[in-house]
Amino acid sequence: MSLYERIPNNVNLSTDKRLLRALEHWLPNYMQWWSDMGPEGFQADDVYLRTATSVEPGGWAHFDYVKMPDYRWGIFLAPPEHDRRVGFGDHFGKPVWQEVPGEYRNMLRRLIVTQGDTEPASVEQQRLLGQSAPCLYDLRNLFQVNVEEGRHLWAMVYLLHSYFGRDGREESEELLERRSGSSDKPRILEAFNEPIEDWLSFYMFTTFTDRDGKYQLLALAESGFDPLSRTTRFMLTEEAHHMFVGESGVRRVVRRACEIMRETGDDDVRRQGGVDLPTVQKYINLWFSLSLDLFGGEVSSNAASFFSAGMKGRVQEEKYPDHLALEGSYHVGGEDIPLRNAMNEVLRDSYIEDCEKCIARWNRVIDEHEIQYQLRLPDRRFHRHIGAYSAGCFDPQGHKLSEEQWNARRDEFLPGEKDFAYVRNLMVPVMEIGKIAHWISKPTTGIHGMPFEFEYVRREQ
Ligand code: BYC
Ligand code: FE
Ligand code: FE
Repeated sequence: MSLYERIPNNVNLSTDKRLLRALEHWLPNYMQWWSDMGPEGFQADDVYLRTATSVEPGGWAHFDYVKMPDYRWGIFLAPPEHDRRVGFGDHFGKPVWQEVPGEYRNMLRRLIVTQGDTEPASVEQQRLLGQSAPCLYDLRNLFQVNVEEGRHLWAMVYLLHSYFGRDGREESEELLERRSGSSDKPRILEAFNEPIEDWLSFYMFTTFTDRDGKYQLLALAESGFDPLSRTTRFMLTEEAHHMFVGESGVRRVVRRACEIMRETGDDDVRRQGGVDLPTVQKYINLWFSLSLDLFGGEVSSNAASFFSAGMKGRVQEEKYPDHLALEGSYHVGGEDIPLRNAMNEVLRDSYIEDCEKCIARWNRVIDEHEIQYQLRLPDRRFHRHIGAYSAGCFDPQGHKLSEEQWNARRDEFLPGEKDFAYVRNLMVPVMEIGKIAHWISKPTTGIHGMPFEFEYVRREQ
């Protein structure tokens, strides 16, 4: 089999000479990047992974043992929609574009590069986590997320290679050159330069930051540039699992904390070797606020241009009565803003609503244990670095604080060095089949019908 026959795709790769040639150059660099920046210490192990082999229902649910470097990263687009039309903005109702419209070339390239940049960034952020996995089930889930984020990078590189010529090839190389957290060549968006050094951070990231991914992808899936719409629609099918890993991960940490309190009668969960609920709350405060920044400024002329051009829409645009958004305004921080300029905030609002539901599901676990404690989302003004609230200091309830007050109280709101150190200390790897670390409860079901007591990762001896 040639290298390219090994790439599952529904884009006629074997006959697309231009794409083949571009990939031929890029692929070895991608593999080098994966070997340098992918999960460290597990590249030779057999991992029970799901691989997408086609877009047919069931076609992407192929499970088998595979060594990560042999994972079949593929290129998939959701099936085309007959006579699809631009759903919003100035070109509303016209046929969608199959080629890049010249006037929007830079805008589109920027959107695709920004999206593409987050994918390898997350793999870099998570590359050491395997070494402290609480069990083989979670270890496997981490790797599943990692290989799929790798594939999401491929999805954006496919667009750059196919539609942006030489610029696209250069951007594709740069996507492999920036590094999360580097002072020299950092990743583009801030949350993707933050360290993820413990599993609670990982679950928070996959809950809140992958969920930003879901909302951004939903907005791009509305795009009038049809290839972007179709690629992102397929990416969304994978995103669901990432958010499941996050939400169920936090839930299991919360459940364990509750069990510990009930079993020992001791409310000091740390004394009993678990993660206490106030620490969970601080991690929520951190990752939710970092993820809110990813939606950009509340008032944004960029967002207005993306919308006018028909390049980035609203979630399920068809549900809105008016697709031009030329009239009407949106209430942003006590002011009425022309709707098109408020598109970042519109998207952020749907995101916040979705996050509220996660919190409610976590709180149900606490209620079930009859423990008097409630987790909550911090106010949107809290700990922001982008947009209207970035200039001030606010507590998690949204009350304004002076800088001195903030400095004095910061560690009440956000994990401090001691909290991180405590959580990191709990992170001892558990690699025996069927065993799990003390600080987290077992999942209720395994993967693909397998029991929890399954060898999800076969460690090379
Ligand atoms: N950090 O008009 P503004 C995912 C810049 S996650 C740093 O307010 P705009 C995933 C902005 O570039 C989804 N810089 O916002 C999750 C602009 O710069 P210039 C990723 C930021 O332009 C987990 C200036 O500030 N996808 O897939 O509407 C694991 C003013 O900007 C930030 C996307 O984001 C920030 N947070 O940008 C793996 C979709 N925010 O023009 C993967 C594509 C803003 O002054 N991106 N800036 O140089 C976009 O749609 C938009 O670029 C943004 C908002 C949503 C980022
Ligand atoms: Fe992704
Ligand atoms: Fe994701």
